[in-house]
Amino acid sequence: MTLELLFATNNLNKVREAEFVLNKFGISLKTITVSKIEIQSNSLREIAIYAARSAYRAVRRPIIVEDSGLFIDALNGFPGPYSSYVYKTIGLNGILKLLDGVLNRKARFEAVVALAVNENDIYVFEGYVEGYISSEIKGSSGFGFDPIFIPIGCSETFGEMDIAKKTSYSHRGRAFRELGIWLTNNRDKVLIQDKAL
Ligand code: ITT
Repeated sequence: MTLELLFATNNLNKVREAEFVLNKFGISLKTITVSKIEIQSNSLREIAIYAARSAYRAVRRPIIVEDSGLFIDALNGFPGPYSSYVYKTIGLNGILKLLDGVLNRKARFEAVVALAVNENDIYVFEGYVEGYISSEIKGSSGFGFDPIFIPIGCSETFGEMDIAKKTSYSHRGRAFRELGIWLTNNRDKVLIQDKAL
């Protein structure tokens, strides 16, 4: 039987990629746009845990959230937790401008998925991918910073990959595979909580 989990997010690209991974584990997602509280913090983990608890309080059912970001070495980890805001403001061209003439183009994407089974039991699954910022914008698949991020060992940006290829490398793919594995062994934790309510 398929397990349906709630996912609190406003980003439907995250949902597409998460579902692509979780469907293989017999899990489907129902997206809800509850106004989860995003604290200001330098730690994605802290932000995700707080958001998961606040989303749980809103629906009183097991629920997941995901917080992610792009961390650029030469910019001391910027934009990190501020990735969403930075994408909307200076965008891809702004990042390329900041790195104009910079030789060290190392960067990493990180994703933290937090599953709140109840207010106190919050399970965290993390994934990251190391790579480089490209010198130009390439590709139109995916979202956000995909067209300027090349994972290590690849010659294409995430923006040039289809969803199967991107999720095989990506931070999100890794974090959601961890969640899928965990749920395979702990399905009852989510079901029991669900039934009790
Ligand atoms: P929710 O908080 O509603 O889930 P959001 O897009 O605001 O959606 P975050 O606060 O986690 O999510 O911001 C993450 C940002 O990092 C995202 O908006 C992108 O700009 C960037 N990002 C994260 N994962 C990415 C990926 O796989 N490809 C490209 N950019 C990504």
